[in-house]
Amino acid sequence: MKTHIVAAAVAAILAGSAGMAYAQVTDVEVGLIKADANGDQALSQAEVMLDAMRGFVASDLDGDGILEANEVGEEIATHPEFTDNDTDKSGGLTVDEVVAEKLADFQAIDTNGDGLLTLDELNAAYPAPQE
Ligand SMILES: [Ca+2]
Ligand SMILES: [Ca+2]
Ligand SMILES: [Ca+2]
Ligand SMILES: [Ca+2]
Repeated sequence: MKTHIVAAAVAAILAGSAGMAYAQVTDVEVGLIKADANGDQALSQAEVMLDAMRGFVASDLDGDGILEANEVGEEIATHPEFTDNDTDKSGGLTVDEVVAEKLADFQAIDTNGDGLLTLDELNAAYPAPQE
């Protein structure tokens, strides 16, 4: 729920301690807050892409625009998600391949098709482990 994040933020302000409120914030919420550049508690395609590109640049150690196995580590490079995204089976992910994957993900998560990913939609896509 959108209101959940607002409530958490208000609680943090009231309590004067972000640490307390953030202890209950899930990974999905943290990801949303981090990528949500305009603070509307929903992710637009531009925000998702920007976040993905930040991750891409951070992982592309030699800066050639391709994520190679030696840059992401063997565990990720042999992961089905990586090999599936490697459309041309070059063994590395180009920006185009990552963008295509992110666009497909975005459309899959945006179940109501309004062009924004809300916390509800993200939670549905990435269910938090039950404790
Ligand atoms: Ca936003
Ligand atoms: Ca590279
Ligand atoms: Ca490739
Ligand atoms: Ca949506």
